[in-house]
Amino acid sequence: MIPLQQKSFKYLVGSVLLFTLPFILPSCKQKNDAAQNKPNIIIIYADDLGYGDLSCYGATAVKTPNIDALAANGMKFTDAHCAASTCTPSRYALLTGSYAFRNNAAILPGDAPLIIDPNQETVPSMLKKAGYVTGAIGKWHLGMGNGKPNWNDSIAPGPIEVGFDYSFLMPATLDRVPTVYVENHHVVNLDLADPIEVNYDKKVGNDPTGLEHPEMLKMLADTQHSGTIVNGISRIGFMKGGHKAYWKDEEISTVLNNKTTEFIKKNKDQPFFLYYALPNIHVPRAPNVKFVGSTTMGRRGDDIVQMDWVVGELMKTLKDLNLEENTLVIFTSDNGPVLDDGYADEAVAKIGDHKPAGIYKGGKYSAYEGGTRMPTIAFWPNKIKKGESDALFSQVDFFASFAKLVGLSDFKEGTAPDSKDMLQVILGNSKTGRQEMLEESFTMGVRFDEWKYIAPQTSKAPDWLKNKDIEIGLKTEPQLFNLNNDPAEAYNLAEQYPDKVEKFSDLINNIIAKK
Ligand code: NG6
Ligand code: CA
Repeated sequence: MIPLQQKSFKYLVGSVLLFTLPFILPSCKQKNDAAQNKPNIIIIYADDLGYGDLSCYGATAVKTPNIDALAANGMKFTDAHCAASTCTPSRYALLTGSYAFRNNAAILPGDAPLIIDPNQETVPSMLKKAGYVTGAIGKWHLGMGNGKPNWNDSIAPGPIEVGFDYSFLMPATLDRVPTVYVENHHVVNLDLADPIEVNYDKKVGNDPTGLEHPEMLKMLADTQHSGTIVNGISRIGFMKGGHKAYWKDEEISTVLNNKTTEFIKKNKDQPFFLYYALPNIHVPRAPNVKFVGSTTMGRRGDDIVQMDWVVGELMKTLKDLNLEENTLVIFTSDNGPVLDDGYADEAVAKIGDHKPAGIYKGGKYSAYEGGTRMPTIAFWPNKIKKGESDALFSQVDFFASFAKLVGLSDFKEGTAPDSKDMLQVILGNSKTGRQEMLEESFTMGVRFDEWKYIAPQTSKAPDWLKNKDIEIGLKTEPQLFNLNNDPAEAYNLAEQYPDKVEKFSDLINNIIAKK
């Protein structure tokens, strides 16, 4: 949809150019000013990509030239965080400006209902008020519908009801059924003669499962990931029907790139917000043949290269359409890295010297810095200076920061309660980030100046993480680290500083009670 003002502007130019020239010139300027205040905003959101997984963050076993170019010409952050060390909670916080614990948001099954209340303000619904067209492409994992969705009918509420004008999404994760794309309210390529049924408790239909037919698999998987086989890969959960709608893992990046290009082309004449949630590099990792063998790290490394290619294609589209100068691009990830997340894809065996979380401890699921400290880059030519910033901030801050950018920061009490305006930090004009910040996992951690405190475990971790408790930082005693001296969180100082333990434990309680 083209706003009336722009439609009439074009008409005016075409018809009575000469007579109206004196009027057109000021309105041109006005349009430029408006465009400058309202740049397009694109969040490229990688999945499970760690702090150390890009060459611009020190990786040598993989080269990521396209993302490195954004870092070299934009602002590279060294202490920027996702809100939680798993996907659903992080995404919830990013899109709502509210920490996930306020909504008990946890990793969702593929048939979970939508967890964002359609009455709640979100980044896209807020940006819509500022005149943006909003799109979500890629991975969703925030639930769809009320109760169990009927995949054969209109699926709502979902992304459209929480503020996106357009969506083309994988409902949950690559490793969960249903393995189909949902565009706006409908499964793409659905054949109603082959209706979809999804079940997370028991097998439905006659399609083989990984447990029954391991010989059919491209890669073996643990029991949890040994449900219905789709495209030679067994998934979490069971699915029947929808065969014509199945995605093909090796082609997903191209499909999403095409959708992204379409969305950008269609909306290039007005400000747009694109939430481009890449499926890479979550399991099952199935990079396209073009990328197979591009690293010595096997599927995980090759998928990083594929992800970098995706970013390059997107940047090319922006350049071709002359949009680069007027687009704020943020590249980041939803949680820390993981090697073995259920599939025998040789990620562990082929890791070599590569450090997926860089110098930090832990990764996905973890309470340590590796769980939430994310590679984060902001790129906006001529607006964001090149450089590096160690300012502390969280993706939960995008809401208030974008609101400020588009002149809507006066939002009502209760909206985005945890979001702080970090616009000047994101633009590289200030290096003063937060003094304090929450890090959610299966317990809670808090950052305060150079300190990091991890509370004794607060919530139950899933059974399959049981033997990883210690590794991911779940302990019965409090943990306290001084990140200036000990960024790798090796020396627990809790016994030495009981006053700090008390102070930071109170701080967490205050955040929970929102004092
Ligand atoms: C876990 C899955 C894991 C991954 C994760 C979600 C098991 C044993 N593990 O439950 O494979 O899908 O959920 O990842 O089921 S996330 O990036 O979306 O948070
Ligand atoms: Ca993730």
